Formats: sequence, C-alpha cells, structure tokens
Amino acid sequence: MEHEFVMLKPDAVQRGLIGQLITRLERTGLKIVAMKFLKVSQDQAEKHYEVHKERPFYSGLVKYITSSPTVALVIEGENAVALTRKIVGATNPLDASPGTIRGDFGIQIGRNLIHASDSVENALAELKIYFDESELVNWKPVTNNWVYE
Ligand code: IDP
Ligand code: MG
Repeated sequence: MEHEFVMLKPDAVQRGLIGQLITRLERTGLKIVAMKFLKVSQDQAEKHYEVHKERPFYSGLVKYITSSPTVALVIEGENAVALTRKIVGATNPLDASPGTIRGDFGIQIGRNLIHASDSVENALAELKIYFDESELVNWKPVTNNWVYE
C-alpha cells in the first residue's frame, strides 16, 4: 500500500479548517497512519522545499510554512498519492476544480492550504523530515472489507 505525506499549512490551521480538511481525506477510505501538530522549523522547511530553492517564491514559501502551526499526516491506501492529489486540486486555487480542497477554500497560490507529495518516492522522503518511521502506526480499520473488494 502506498504512503502519502500531507501537511495542513498554517492558513488551514489559522482558519479553523483542520477538521473539515481531514474529513475530506478520511471519507474516501484512505487511512491515517501518523499525525502531528507542529510548527515547522527553518531546517525542516528548507529540506521540504529544497526543489524550489531557485524559484522567486521560495523565501516567501519558507516564511509561510514556518510562520504558524501546521498538521502533518501520513496517509495509507491504494493509489494514496494520486487520490490525495486529486482531492487537494491544482496548485493555484484559481485553476483548482470546485470540489477540491484548494478549489473550495482558496483564493491565492501562496495561501493554498495543504501540501501533498507528488510521488511515492517524494512522499517517503518528505515524511522522513517530519516523522520517525517508528511513529507510523500499523492498524486495520474495521471498514476495510467495505472499502476494498
Ligand atoms: P504543489 O503544492 O501543488 O505540489 P508546487 O509547484 O510543488 O505545488 O509548489 C509548492 C508550493 O509552493 C505550492 O503549494 C505553493 O504553496 C507554493 N507556490 C508555488 N508557486 C507559487 C507562486 O507562484 N507564488 C507563491 N507560492 C507558490
Ligand atoms: Mg509539489
């Protein structure tokens, strides 16, 4: 089963949307296997957004993600990465479809509420910035046989 790394960004927490956003992921049947409330450190932010280092928005992005608490989650399930990215929507809320998190809750690209890793490999690398692998909980929801055939 795939693992996906998700972060509810500072704007989602400040706006009181933690519950609503987690509900959207949870209700698919995808399973939460780790979750923590944390303020991202400068070091974690630089590792997380390393690929964007040369982009003009990089310093603003690091400032944003470290500015206020976040919620980090690891989600497990079949096609967890693609499914989560679909629920999250396009990077710019203006391009994100209605029904997606960014399409329903956002206005600007710089305040797009949620992060979700774009590949299985990046999910593994990113979750390791925020979690020790021992923090991932192995459990079986009682609904499993009704989510998977
Ligand atoms: P993604 O989050 O949909 O994977 P990426 O292109 O990987 O999008 O960009 C990472 C994050 O950087 C975005 O979610 C957003 O917070 C921020 N970002 C990307 N482009 C811009 C921009 O043009 N202005 C401000 N922030 C941006
Ligand atoms: Mg990305």
